[in-house]
Amino acid sequence: MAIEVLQADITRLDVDAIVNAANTSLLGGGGVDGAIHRAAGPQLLAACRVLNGCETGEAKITPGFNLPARWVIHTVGPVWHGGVRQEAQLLFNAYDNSFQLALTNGIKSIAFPCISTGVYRFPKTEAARIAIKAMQQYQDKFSRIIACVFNGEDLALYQKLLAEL
Ligand code: AR6
Repeated sequence: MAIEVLQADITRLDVDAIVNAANTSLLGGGGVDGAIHRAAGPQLLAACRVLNGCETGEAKITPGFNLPARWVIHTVGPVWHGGVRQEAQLLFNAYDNSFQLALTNGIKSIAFPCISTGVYRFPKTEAARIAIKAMQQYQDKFSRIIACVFNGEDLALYQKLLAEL
């Protein structure tokens, strides 16, 4: 199926799984992570506590609790340090490992936020290219893959890059 771009609050999406741009503690934070924890309710934090954190580029799964989504896949994107700490590979890994975990859990529809491009300051265009590259590799295995953007700038960016494919 084609990759969809949707400008939305990811916590409102009725999909099998939404992906959280978390930090290595998995104990919550600001941005999309904070929004997901607020919308899912306190059971999400309890479920995350027993996961013992998550390495950058890896992914872990919990139920979605009060979310419309059945699952939350928590992944940790890299903090941008100018590109000298394998940030591109680590960001790709975050998407790739999220997809792998989705496949092993029978997930067919999945939505991703723009991982690492907020607090973690990864340049938006390169991050979007990496996201789309990973999404393309899994297109055949999912009924829906949604790039969930939060603002108009990211919407225009993803639409432009997808149109160039
Ligand atoms: N729905 C969809 N996208 C959103 C939402 C939402 N409700 N809220 C924000 N975004 P960020 P990061 C977008 O900073 O850069 C947290 O404190 C936002 O506009 O959430 O990976 C974690 O705990 C941006 O495009 O994630 C970590 O410590 C994108 O989500 C750290 O931030 C990602 O921005 C992770 O930083």
